[in-house]
Amino acid sequence: MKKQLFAILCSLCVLAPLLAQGVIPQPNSVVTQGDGRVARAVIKGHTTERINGQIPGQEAYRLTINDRGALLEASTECGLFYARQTLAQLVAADSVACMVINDSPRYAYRALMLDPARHFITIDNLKRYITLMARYKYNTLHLHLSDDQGFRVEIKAYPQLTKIGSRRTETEGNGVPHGGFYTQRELKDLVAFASDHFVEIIPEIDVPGHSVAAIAAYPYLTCRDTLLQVRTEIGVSKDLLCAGNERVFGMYDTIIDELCRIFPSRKFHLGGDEAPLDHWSQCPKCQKVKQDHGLKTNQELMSWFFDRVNRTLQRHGKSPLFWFELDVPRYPAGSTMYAWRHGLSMKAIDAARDGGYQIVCAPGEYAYFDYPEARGDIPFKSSSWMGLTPMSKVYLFDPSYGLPADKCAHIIGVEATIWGEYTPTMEYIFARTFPRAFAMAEVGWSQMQVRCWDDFLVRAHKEAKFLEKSGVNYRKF
Ligand code: TNX
Repeated sequence: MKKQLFAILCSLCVLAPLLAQGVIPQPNSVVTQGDGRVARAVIKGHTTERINGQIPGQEAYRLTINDRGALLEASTECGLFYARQTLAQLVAADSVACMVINDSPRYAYRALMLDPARHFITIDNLKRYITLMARYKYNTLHLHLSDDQGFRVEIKAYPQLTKIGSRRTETEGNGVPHGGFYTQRELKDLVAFASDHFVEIIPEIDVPGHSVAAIAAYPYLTCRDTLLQVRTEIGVSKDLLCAGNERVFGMYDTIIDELCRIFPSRKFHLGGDEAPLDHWSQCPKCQKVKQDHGLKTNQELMSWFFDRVNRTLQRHGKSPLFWFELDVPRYPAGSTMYAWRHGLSMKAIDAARDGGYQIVCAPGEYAYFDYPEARGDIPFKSSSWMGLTPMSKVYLFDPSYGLPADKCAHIIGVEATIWGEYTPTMEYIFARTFPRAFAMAEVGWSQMQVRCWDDFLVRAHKEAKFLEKSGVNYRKF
């Protein structure tokens, strides 16, 4: 009987909706009742939704299916929405049976990141993506809006940012111009659309590195006074925003002001990754700031730079997010760090705890969905440096790395990143996202002890049929 119950529970894992109460050690979260065939027959016409304050948790829900129909209960609209997603998945997989599911997430933050900076993504495609994210109970879309290869959001006070910064002459020598940007009005509409799907959009403007597109538009932003082109190659540029130039802070203050009016999220990502310090160390203006403020190293100057930019966020009551670089001595109080560098998550988790920061786990070895699952997935020669991240590996990921509860309370969740260097179209983005996003959905939602790869694979195959029907590309598995 126990075994049978376990099988039923696993079969309910339904990609995201896992029995948060857990099969083990609390096997009562799902109880089977009656005859599944009857339930299937009646469910269409008999679905009742009810706000029930007794159900604890912002995103939790209870789904009861019996021979009278389906009852969806939650204490919030979001919970009801998630109950609907679970029911839709069960119906699509033809897995409706009599059952009671009590469900709630392991982590409050469950995100995917898209990178329209490297290759522009239309608003309509972002909406398609958000609809799918919601189906798998992701609640956050992180948008990487600026990078060396493109600046993608209209800033009214600085029109050159998009006039120049949103276009490049070609990509990696292909001779084909590329461009595109979002108007503020389009983004407001997108934010509302996402909110209807219980998805929050977090904007990212990457500073002080990954800023060549902005520098191409306003050359005074950089340490050396040279005209740059929007970058056409991938890789890391040494041209940073100058830390010793007040115009830099004035401009980013305005950029952030304008973006804060579009994105109501309390969080704002400032990037902060891969910023080689060569130019700062040679720049008299940067070095003067260092002296004036008694900073000993260029890394300390980096901390100071983040504090400066963060002042604007503070005015808006928002907190900064950063790609965690372990050699940066300090981040602003209240920052959330993202563990991303391969193999360094444990160090990042410890350092974040010591520094008093929250952390999101997005480690290269599990969460980089721009990487192929197998050799041959990505038809661009220059991508051969990328490691392989098969879905089976993603499914194994434990964001808390087995740490005891008191050592990982600051881990708020997970994020998979679909970096855009090798995703020129939506077909590529979908193929990098699915089916691995099924696995990451469970990583964010369910406790380790209810994960079951064999069972997951069966459910993933059923759900892939839904993608197929919906015309969504995915990697065949
Ligand atoms: C590193 S992850 C980057 C991105 C690239 C990615 C390619 C991170 C914070 N920086 O700029 O797109 O690798 O995999």
